[in-house]
Amino acid sequence: MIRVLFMGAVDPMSADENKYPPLWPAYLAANVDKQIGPDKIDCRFMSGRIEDALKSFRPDVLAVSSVTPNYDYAIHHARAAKQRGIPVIIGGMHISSLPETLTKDMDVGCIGEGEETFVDLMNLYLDKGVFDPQDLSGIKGLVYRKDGTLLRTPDRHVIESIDQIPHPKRSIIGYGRRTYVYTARGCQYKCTFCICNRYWGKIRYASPQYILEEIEERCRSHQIFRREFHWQQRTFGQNSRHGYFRRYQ
Ligand code: B12
Ligand code: SF4
Repeated sequence: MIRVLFMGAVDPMSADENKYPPLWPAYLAANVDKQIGPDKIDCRFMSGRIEDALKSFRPDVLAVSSVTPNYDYAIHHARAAKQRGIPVIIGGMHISSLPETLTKDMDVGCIGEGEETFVDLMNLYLDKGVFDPQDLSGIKGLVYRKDGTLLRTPDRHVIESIDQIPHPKRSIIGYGRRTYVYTARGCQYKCTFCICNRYWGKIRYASPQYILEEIEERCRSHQIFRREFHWQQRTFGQNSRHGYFRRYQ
């Protein structure tokens, strides 16, 4: 069993930045469970100081996610892991937008949607126990270094239908009082200052059935103290014909 530590690049001292656990570890872990199996990889999400997390969990691999304003934290996390000989995968909005900022402490960057790429990386690690540049060259959607040179593999296509993506494994991030539910990836508009359209490609909606399954899973697995759901689609009302509103009543 290999141990993977998921950490967000956030200020460990900021209550605001740690208020809502992120969903990316839950999506990645759910897909690992589905495609590799739950008994081969122990995925753990932790917050707080990276040094404490590395000490208590002793991971084989560190997986970090970062937005641009917080990239300094990602650099710090990666350095702390590297000093202990732990390989580092970085993903999320920042590295996907500016892959050339991959630091020497980061073994590999995942560009764009992560579910499939992460499974390929985990299969590689299970097989070889290292992220060798020779092997990384065969996986789509990556940035990495070989002999000091930054290399990129071909882009990975996004998963065609959201309904194919396993529901996030919320048990690994904890069930808070609020539940974020993603009803779509992408946006149908193209505001020049915004990354969403370029990042997620053409907008993909989840089916009403998929969303209801997620709400039901949430209600079944944990008592809800306050019935509060947050809809995470950038522009939720933009496709009223999709039927979300009717079916939620
Ligand atoms: C929800 C959200 C928030 C919530 C987060 C709540 C939570 N903790 O879940 C709140 C309101 C707190 C928030 C705050 C901020 N946000 Co925000 N947020 C979003 C939003 C709408 C969705 C993010 C999300 O959870 N998506 C769902 C998950 C599954 O997607 P994901 O995180 O991208 O992960 C996928 C891939 O990126 C990849 N991946 C991600 N990480 C990793 C790591 C590894 C190792 C691998 C392999 C793969 C991988 O795989 C995942 C599955 O496919 C996005 C816009 C969007 N639609 O994407 C903006 C967005 C990410 N936020 C943004 C920003 C700037 C911020 C703030 C800095 C704003 C501010 N000034 O304070 C803060 C910083 C928060 C922080 N410290 O990280 C920007 C980032 C731009 C950039 N260049 O980096 C975005 C893109 C909005 C925008 N259009 O500009 N945010
Ligand atoms: S998510 Fe909002 S800001 Fe970004 S492209 Fe869509 S409408 Fe514009």
